Amino acid sequence: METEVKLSDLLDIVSLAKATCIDREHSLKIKEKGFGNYVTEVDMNVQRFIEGKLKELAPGIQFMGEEKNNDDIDFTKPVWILDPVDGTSNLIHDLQNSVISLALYSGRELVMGVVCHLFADETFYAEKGKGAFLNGQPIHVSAVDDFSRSLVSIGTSPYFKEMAKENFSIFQTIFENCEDIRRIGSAALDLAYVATGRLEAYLEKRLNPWDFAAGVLLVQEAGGCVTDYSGGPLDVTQTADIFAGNGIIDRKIRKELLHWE
Ligand code: 2AM
Ligand code: CA
Repeated sequence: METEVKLSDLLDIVSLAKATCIDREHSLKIKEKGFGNYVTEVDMNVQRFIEGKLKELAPGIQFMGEEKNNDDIDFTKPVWILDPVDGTSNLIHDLQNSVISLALYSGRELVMGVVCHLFADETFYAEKGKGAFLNGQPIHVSAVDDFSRSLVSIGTSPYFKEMAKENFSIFQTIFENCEDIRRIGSAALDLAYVATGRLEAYLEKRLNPWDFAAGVLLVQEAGGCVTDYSGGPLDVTQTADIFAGNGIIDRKIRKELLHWE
């Protein structure tokens, strides 16, 4: 049944959600889920809108979304994986780096992924085996192979402050050896930028499937690589530490700078 779903249907649904649910007033209606972990009415409205449209499109496919309980998901069967707003802190602060991230996981692999920028006219998408695209144009990871020309984006795992010492020591090593570091605040956008070749690598600990599912497929289909921190395979159905890159710099960072491989 999932084979009947077309990528163009997902692009339509996501762009309609962007057009109808994003406004400043709802971005400022905020609830705190945990320390520093917020949800706005925009997150809730986008999720409700997209879940409804996906149910009409393919009623048999399960739905996993950040703003719901996902305990009953069976990953042996098809499932949508949605982050209605990735970069919620950015949305609240009006930093204009937030996206909708939607993936389809089926047959125990990612088969479609869409990352739609909420404040720029940029939609990144990929289909398994068919390449990755930005607004209709094929995208590819960068070919940079030396540290001095590498821009590396870091995620600070803000909900796990107890990991700060370990995280920032890794970031310092990368900063001292690479061109510079960036902190965008949306894992899905970081991954889309790796896929587009704007960033050479991106790493962040303890992300959830909705943060990275669509972005992982983008990077893979753009010729890059996404692994866990030790370079091992990633289970996209679980909370994970994500190390993504153009397949050269990410490996070199782990081997030559961090000595993890
Ligand atoms: P969000 O904007 O959807 O909340 C920032 O470091 C990245 O971590 C963002 O992609 C952010 O997604 C994500 N994130 C948010 N809450 C998280 C949590 N509780 N655990 C792990 N990652 C989280
Ligand atoms: Ca979110």
